[in-house]
Amino acid sequence: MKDQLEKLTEDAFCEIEHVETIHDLNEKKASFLGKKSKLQEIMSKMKDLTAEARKELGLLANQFKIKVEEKIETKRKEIEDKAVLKKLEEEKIDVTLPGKKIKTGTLHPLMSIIEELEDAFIGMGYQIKEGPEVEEDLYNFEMLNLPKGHPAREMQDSFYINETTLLRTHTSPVQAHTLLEAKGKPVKIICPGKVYRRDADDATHSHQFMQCEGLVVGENVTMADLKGTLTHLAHTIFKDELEIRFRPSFFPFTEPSVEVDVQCFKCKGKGCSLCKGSGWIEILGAGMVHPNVLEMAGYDRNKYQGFAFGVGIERIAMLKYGIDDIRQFYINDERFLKQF
Ligand code: 2NM
Repeated sequence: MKDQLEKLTEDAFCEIEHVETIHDLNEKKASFLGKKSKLQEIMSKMKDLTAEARKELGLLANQFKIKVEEKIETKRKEIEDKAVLKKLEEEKIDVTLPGKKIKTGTLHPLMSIIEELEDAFIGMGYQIKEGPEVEEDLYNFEMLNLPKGHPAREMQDSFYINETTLLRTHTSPVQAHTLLEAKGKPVKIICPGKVYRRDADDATHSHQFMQCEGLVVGENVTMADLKGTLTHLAHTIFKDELEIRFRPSFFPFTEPSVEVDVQCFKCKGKGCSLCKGSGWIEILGAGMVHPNVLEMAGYDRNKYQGFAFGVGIERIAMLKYGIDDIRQFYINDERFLKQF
């Protein structure tokens, strides 16, 4: 029986060694150690043995049990480890594969123009100033040399909230606030933002639109500074080689006032449908800040000068990108927006 047990140990080790799954391993365990196992068969014959032999066989049977159990557990660990490795191998990530493309939006064309302007003016040492869209007429009109009774103040030009409060009609009130805060010190700012006017909504007009105004105040600021700065501005937005023209004009808050034209970029000045045959396209208004504006903001009108300008962002974007209807900017049609 001792021989039988030795043979059984050999068989068990050999068979367990060749097992490949946990399920098969459990079956082997039952067949070698379970109730109907060969071990039990041998043990069942113990009652016929002498006490001495029974003791010896009991010991051997116990050793067999321990050894086989150990072998099974070693094998179990081996199978489990192999399964983990296989899984790791199968789930390996190829980091060189191209990623899934995330759908991102683009900068709104009006914001591209504003950012382009901001970059150019930050480069010239300007600060960017923003302010509220709801304003007092004191800042929107009065401080800008637009006294009561001036045609531009009339109700039909603006959206009033009450007698003295309205949606700003330009970003100039931000400049009036900045001048007051500066308390007589030099100022160099641009003010981009949304403005409102009572206007017909058609292909080239909107009751709300974006504007960027600029203001420089200091000692010895001249029309030459205005011309140099605005030429640089025009060349930033349109092509560098295009010519710039300054025409006399009128604004209540500047004196003298100018309008700035850029040579038509479509026909290079020859005359076409875009420039209506003139060869020039108007892009902005500007002028030397009216001494009344400086005085109202607390500046010595004999010591300080300034220049200011205003650009309509929609107009610039329409010219630059060849957009023929201002309403395209506001209707959020993805087919339009994703072209920029
Ligand atoms: C324009 C044209 C000319 C302007 C003037 C001022 C201020 F605050 F200095 F009075 N801000 N903006 C100005 C001057 C705006 O827009 C076409």
